Amino acid sequence: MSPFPVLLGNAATHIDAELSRILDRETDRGTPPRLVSAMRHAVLGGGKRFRPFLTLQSAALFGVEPSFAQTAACAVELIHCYSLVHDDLPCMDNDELRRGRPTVWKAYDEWTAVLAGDALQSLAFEILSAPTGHDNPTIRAELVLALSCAGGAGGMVGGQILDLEADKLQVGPHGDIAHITRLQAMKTGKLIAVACELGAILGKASPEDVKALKIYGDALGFAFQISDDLLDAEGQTEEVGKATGKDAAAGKATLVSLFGVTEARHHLDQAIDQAIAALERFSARTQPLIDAANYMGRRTH
Ligand code: GRG
Repeated sequence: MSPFPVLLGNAATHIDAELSRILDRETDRGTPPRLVSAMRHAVLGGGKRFRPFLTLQSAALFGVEPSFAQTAACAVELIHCYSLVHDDLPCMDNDELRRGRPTVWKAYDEWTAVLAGDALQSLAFEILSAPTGHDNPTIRAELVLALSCAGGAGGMVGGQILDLEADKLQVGPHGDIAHITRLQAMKTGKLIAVACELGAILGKASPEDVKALKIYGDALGFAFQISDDLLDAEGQTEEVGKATGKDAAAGKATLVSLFGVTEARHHLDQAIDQAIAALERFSARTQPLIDAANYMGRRTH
């Protein structure tokens, strides 16, 4: 069995190739070159492809046809990439470095970055709802519903506004652990959880299996966020590929600033254990998902 970084890297190679093909189609159908170029900058050339990995591996639990799993995996990654492009904008997080390269607004300009993000979001739903997403239209509708709920007002976008409100308007209970946990579950956790859920939807899984994967995805999302906060607190910019130390410099309340590094690591370990326990009901092919959970404890980027 390959170590997790190799497994993740192999999945990333496949996903990169598929994303590149999807973006080539934009050129083929006459999308304005500046837009295609900015979309390519946002999507290709970096990214761990962690969320697509989760979709592929969750789908593998149910023996899903690989091309359907791959399409859903790419749709999740397109949503993730759009969110990063918008999050990096001067009006939001004002970041100049992403995945070790200039952010889209820095490489192009703000209006191009806004539009590239918009187009990536639409593209995600286009590929998911097209017949190549699944041959059963009901399944396709379920996929679209799950991804739009996770990415929208009740999920990632809602979490982002809570975060920006706290940051820019000092609205919300600063330093309240329940508030920060909810905010992060919405902003980061829901997309990670839905990456797992899409595999279950594709596999026409039983409600119990869907529930187990949701528990796994939620715990993993929480672990991901703590590990991300730890990277910001302890990581080096060159290795992480984006600015670090930003949270502390901005006086931002994070799980690490509230708990301290040692207790945050304890919560991280607990979340990893919870994620792995949720997989117990599946009899086979769970090792990559177990490895993904354990990887949260030793991420370096
Ligand atoms: C703009 C609607 C909107 C939402 C933005 C996800 C998000 C919401 C902002 C990203 C800010 C951030 C750094 C959050 C921490 C968790 C996170 C999403 C990290 C980046 O994900 P990785 O580590 O990145 O999977 P790669 O580059 O590997 O894809």
